[in-house]
Amino acid sequence: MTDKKKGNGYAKSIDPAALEMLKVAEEKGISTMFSRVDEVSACPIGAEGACCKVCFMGPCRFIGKEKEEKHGVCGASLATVAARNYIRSCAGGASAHADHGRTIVETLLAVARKQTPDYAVKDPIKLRTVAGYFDIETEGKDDLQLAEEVALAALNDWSKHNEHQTYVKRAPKKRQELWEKLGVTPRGFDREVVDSMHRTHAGGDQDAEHIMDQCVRMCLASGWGGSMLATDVSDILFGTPKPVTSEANLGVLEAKNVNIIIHGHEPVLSEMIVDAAQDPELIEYAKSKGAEGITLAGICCTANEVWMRRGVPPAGNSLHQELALLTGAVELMVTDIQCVFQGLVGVANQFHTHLVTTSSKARIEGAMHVEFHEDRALEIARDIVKMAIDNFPNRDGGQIHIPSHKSPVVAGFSHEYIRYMLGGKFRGSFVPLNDNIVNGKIQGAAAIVGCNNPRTTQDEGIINLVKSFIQNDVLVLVTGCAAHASGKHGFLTPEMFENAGPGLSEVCETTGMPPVLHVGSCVDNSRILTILAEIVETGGLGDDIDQVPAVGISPEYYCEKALEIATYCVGSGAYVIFGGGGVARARLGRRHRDPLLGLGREVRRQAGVHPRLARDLRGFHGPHPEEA
Ligand code: MSK
Repeated sequence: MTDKKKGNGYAKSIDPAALEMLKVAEEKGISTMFSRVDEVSACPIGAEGACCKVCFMGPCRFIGKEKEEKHGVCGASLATVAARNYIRSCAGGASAHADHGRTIVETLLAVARKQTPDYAVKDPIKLRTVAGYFDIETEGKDDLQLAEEVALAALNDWSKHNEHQTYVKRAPKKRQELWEKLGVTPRGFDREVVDSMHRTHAGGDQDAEHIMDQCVRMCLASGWGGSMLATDVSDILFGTPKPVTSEANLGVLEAKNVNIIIHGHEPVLSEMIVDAAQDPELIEYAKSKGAEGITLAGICCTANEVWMRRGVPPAGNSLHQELALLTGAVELMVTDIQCVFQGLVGVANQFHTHLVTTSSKARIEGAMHVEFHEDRALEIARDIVKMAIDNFPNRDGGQIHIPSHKSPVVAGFSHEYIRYMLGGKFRGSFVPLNDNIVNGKIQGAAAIVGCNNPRTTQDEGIINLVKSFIQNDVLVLVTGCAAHASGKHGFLTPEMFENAGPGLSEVCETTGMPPVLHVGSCVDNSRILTILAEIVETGGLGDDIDQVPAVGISPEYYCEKALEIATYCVGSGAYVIFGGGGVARARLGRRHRDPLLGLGREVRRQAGVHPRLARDLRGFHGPHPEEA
């Protein structure tokens, strides 16, 4: 594939399965994100966050060489406008993650109150650990009683008016003191988002650095609050991940089976779909319709959730969502929330595929809607699987094209499992990791996180980074669509230690730890915060996260959630590099020793000195068109 504007040599993807399916799309004349990106120019003003539309005296656009000196009709500077745009984008991303967390906690409450028969407490040990964080007495209480107390305490955290979030205390002491000193210790999540939206109404907060401080506080409320609770309570309900084997990429679809794709983010629905798809009665029903069985595969982060807990094969990352339907072999794609694109309708309509939305928050015009309710979870999941089976006879055999590409993968490295893997059941600890970082066998850790973006070659940035980090003895942690990319390209296997540098390779061979660890979905970036806090607590590498030799990079980010993750990582002291399709460009953190002030200053500084840097800080729409 070539880009019309860039000419030959601009590859859309480095994934052979994607390239194969893009050829099919081209032959059939079907539009996908890969083709639409050439038809829709990214707005360079919007990409810089230099367009203000918070009131109706504008929109005011800051353009030209003198834009730094210009003002909007109200007098707002470019710095104020860019900061307002940034925080509002982060508010969207943080809300997505924190609201996901709230849904999971509400499910735990429903379990505790016996309002949903289809879920249970699968990890009572983690339930007790989480109860401990909330200072809830566990002695003499059964799981359901404890689950109710934990769920109510957690829900209370969302709405705290002035008190700080409970999980703040899981950060290193020194970090907590810094937050306190700078006034950014997060209160209840709902309060922080409303505060952010209020202060960025026209005529509110007009000091860019002050706005960015609130942005950090709001994002910390998601990272150390809503997201971390989403992760913890998902583990309580569905089990704390430990390594499972599977296969990754479009080749996991089976030509002779009923193929169902689950897509989105929350495990509440997808766990039930897995149960339904494994039901012998429904498998028999599929056979009665001429199929040999049922294949379930995932896209995006709901895929990560059931991949790392149930071994469900991932069919691909966000740019694979339309490509999966192009195989002509998918009977039904069922979606919940986030990263599910309207373009799916146009592709599904070219085939027999049913596209089914389920969330009360996310309908798509042209898709079928089957609303999901926890109290009838399995019944609804079975109905959806049955819809897929009933659709199998409608397949057009001549339209089927499934690429053969797939790679073996091992996924599911929770911080609990990493601790166990390093030290065993009775002496599980991070000491061996810290020791090997101190003695230089491991140079540090890199978290490669986030999405795909059609404005850059799919997976290229992610894979270049993964490859060169492990070659240079840096342990790699992957989440979200970067985890999918690593899996598709064969990097999620223990044998990968043979491709690592000598130090990392030796540690991996001794401990059995793969050099690239699948840590979960995008909400599970909170697991990375936990790992960093645990490394600090273990000792030997400083007393705060900013002293740990670790970096977080999102080379192919596309959405507001990615901005929010980057911001809470910066606020937590992590060194963060953002965008650029794998070319390290923007340092949000550690630039001025103090990452919080660093973030504020960079935004205030604007484009003048560092145009590329400022563009990344203010860019909400992926890599700048000139650099894509
Ligand atoms: S799904 S947020 S494209 S990682 Fe979590 Fe992938 Fe990014 Fe969505």
